[in-house]
Amino acid sequence: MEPAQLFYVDGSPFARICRALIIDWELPVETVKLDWPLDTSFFDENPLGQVPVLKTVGETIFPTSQIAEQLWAMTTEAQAPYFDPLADRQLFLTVLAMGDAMVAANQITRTGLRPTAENTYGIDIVERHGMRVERTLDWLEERSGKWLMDDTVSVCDYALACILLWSDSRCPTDWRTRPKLTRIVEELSTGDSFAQTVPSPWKPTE
Ligand SMILES: N[C@@H](CCC(=O)N[C@@H](CS)C(=O)NCC(=O)O)C(=O)O
Repeated sequence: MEPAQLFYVDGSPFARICRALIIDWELPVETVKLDWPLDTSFFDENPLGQVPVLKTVGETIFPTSQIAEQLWAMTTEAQAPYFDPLADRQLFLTVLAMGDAMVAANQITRTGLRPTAENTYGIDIVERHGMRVERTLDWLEERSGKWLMDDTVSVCDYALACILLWSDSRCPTDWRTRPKLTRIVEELSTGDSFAQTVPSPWKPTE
C-alpha cells in the first residue's frame, strides 16, 4: 500500500506542525517538499492552493487542523504531544488563526502592497492583524500553565512554537516578553522533531 504523503514547503509554519507531529508520533507518512512559490497546479490538490496537504488512500486532507486530527487518529497509542480534538479545538484553532493573521500581514508587507485608493473598509488591516496577534498572545499567556493545556504538552504547544519561531524570520513580534509562552517555545525547540524541521534562512525572491 502506498504510504500517506504530506506535501509541504520548507518555510511553512503550518506544515512544520504536521512534520514535527509525524516525527514525534513515528507515523508512516512520507514528507514531500515542494518549491516556493507553489505552482498553480497545486490548486488541483487543495482549492485554497496552500500547504500542508495530506494524501492518504482515497483522501486529500487540509487544512492543518484537519490534518492534525487525521494524524492523531493514525497513532496507535496515546503519546505526547497529546491531542483531544473535542477539548483542545478552540485553543488549537485560535493559535492557527493567529498564524493566519501573521501570514496575511507578512504577505501584505512582503509584496510591497500599499493603499492605492481611499480606505473605505474602516480599519487599517495590517494594524488590525497586529492587534489580533498581540491580543491572542496575551490571552494564551494568561491561560497557560506549564503548557497551553495545563500540565500536558499538546498539539496546541507545537502550533504555537512553529508559528512564533516562523515569525522571528518573517514578521518579528515581541512574544519573548511573555515568560510562559517563551518557556514553551524554548523547551520544544530543543527537541529532535524541531531540530529536524528548521527552515532554511528566508531568501526574498527576485
Ligand atoms: N489556514 C491554512 C494556512 C496554510 C497556509 O497559509 N499555507 C501557506 C504557507 S505558510 C501557503 O501554502 N501559501 C501558498 C500561497 O499563498 O500561494 C492551514 O491551516 O492550513
